[in-house]
Amino acid sequence: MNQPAPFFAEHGWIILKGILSADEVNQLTRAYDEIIGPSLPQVSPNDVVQLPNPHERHPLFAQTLQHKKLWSSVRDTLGWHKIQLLQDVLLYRTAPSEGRVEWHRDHTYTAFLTPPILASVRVSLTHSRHQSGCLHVIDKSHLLDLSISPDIFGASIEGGLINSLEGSNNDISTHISAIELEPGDVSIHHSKTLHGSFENDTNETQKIIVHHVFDATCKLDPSKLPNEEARAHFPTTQTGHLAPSKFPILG
Ligand SMILES: O=C(O)CCC(=O)C(=O)O
Repeated sequence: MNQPAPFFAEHGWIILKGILSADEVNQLTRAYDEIIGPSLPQVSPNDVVQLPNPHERHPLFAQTLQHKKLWSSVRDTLGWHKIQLLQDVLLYRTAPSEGRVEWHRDHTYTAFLTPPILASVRVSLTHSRHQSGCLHVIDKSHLLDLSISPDIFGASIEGGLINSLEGSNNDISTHISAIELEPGDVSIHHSKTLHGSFENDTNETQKIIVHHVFDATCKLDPSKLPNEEARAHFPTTQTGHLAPSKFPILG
């Protein structure tokens, strides 16, 4: 493992500008619309749609898993040699939208990988702004020693977490950063960084591709899975690493 980019190491998040070209954004937007289109009639403006595994639904998202500039930039930023995909997800908000992803940290759901070297890599296809409810992070929160129970498959997001932090000795309330992006920009956040995203008060729908990724040296700790059935979702190699046939190596 190399050293991560100093800004990422200190803050637990980073923005990489202009990773995808305008052409690539247009092509991915068409593919995104094809996939998400059939769900739209049922989408309420109170929802944030999350559609898993776009790389299995459209070849362009599979190609994105091998995008040289994207993944070499991410590798350099994180200081990892090999990046593996845990899951990709399309995230969609209507315009306007009341939909929120409440404050949480991804580590709550991924404690079954050890050591816990994970991050989320988000590609924005639209303008992400404070007014459009873009991702907000609590700066440096990946360094906070929080005892949040690991709820690996829990549907319950940590609503109210932010309030409890404000009531504690951590002076974090002034350190909320809005991750504002242009189409083709990428943001990365550490799996222990507290984050959430909020109401869209603009007339632009919000289209994001999220990649939950891990360092290929992580191993599965089956004892952290809730039951035997869950084990079937995580095929491993003989060395206990997640199988690249199901969890592809990126770039
Ligand atoms: O992009 C968003 O609005 C939320 C993303 C998120 O929660 C994540 O990447 O874990």
